[in-house]
Amino acid sequence: MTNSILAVVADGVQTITLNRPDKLNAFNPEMHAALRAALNEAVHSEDIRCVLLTGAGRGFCAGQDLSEREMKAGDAPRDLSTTIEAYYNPLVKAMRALPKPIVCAVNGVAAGAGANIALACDIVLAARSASFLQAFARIGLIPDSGGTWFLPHLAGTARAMGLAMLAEKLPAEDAARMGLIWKVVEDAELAHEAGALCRQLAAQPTVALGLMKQAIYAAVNNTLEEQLALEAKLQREAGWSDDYREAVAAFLEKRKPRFKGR
Ligand code: LHQ
Repeated sequence: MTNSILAVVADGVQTITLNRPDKLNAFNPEMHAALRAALNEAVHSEDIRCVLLTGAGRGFCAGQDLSEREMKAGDAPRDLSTTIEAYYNPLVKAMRALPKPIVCAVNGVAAGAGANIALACDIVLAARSASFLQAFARIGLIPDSGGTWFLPHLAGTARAMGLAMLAEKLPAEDAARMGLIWKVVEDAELAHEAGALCRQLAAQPTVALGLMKQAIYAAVNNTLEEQLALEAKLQREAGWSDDYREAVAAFLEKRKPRFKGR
């Protein structure tokens, strides 16, 4: 694990901190690799039942590190799709496929790919002073890392178009009002609230939470009939978990369940 990412596990929660504060935690290949390694650990470790993603310093993430993209006169243009296919798309897919909840604590500006990586998380909390910026139009690009999918699905086409084309900073409160994120908390409360939320999630039936991700993310592409069939399939899996058995026993014994996450 390198310094560009800090990853700590406690109380069932893996806290991943993007840690290039001098660059507002902009992504370079090293940070991508470290983040993927941390998420891979979250997939395989039974000690991790929830992931918390946040940023060090005053920003959450400013997207791609543009200092690595400087072009001099005469340079051949770079094929940006190679970066997207090598780094950003696999990252977003890995986040969505992770069978455990990912909470994002947006501590400051989330710009470019950084905004869309926040939106790829399952539950997004933002500090009141945080903001979301689809910065791409400012540099002649289109929203990537899922932005052209997340924005219309979460906030509708009209808002997606305005956010993408105007590339204006969207205050956290407006993001919550538009349904882009779960909620806004006071700056001083963000770390505490996000930690408490993650510990709560980590104590819940992890198998069921992972299956909920599958079901809810599949819903946008499914008919009701397809979704009902998927629910039956996933409920079969949930019903085989130890946590379901424990919860039913606890209910009948009038006590609190003790979930183990399997
Ligand atoms: C940065 C960055 C940054 C390097 C702030 N890079 N240093 C995918 C595939 C392939 C290629 C292209 O991209 C993509 C996906 C993308 O993400 S494209 C979008 C890339 N991101 C942006 O365009 C955002 C660029 N940053 C900004 O517009 C501003 O920094 C924001 C609005 C985020 C914050 O503004 P301020 O609060 O005023 O902070 P600042 O601009 O003063 O930044 C602080 C420092 O961080 C500064 O360094 P310095 O040495 O002068 O203190 C910036 O140069 C550095 N920084 N973003 N993306």
